[in-house]
Amino acid sequence: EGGDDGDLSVVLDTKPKTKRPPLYKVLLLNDDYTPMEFVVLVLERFFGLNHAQAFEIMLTVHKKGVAVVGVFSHEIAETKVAQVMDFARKHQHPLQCTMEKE
Ligand code: NFA
Repeated sequence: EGGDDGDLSVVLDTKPKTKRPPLYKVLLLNDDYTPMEFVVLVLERFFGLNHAQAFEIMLTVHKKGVAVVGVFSHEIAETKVAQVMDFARKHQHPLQCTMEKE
């Protein structure tokens, strides 16, 4: 009665992990040719920023070379990057957008 028959679960369930999905930063890169107003339009259209916010982030990219424009799940980040790259290519601007794990 109540003899120790060896409980393996004690060692296996001691550390419950709450697995949150990783987040990804979407980055916009500066270049010498993409018009400033086009970058502002991109930020308004694909990242839901108002004009003042979009202009501010565009200027940060212009001056610093790169800026984080948003943080998303992997799937949403991939979609944003693809939308920006397609839109830039369609308008023949060299604007680059990438993502990296936070
Ligand atoms: N550097 C670009 C220009 O002077 C503007 C720009 C800003 C491009 C942000 C890309 C990203 N026309």
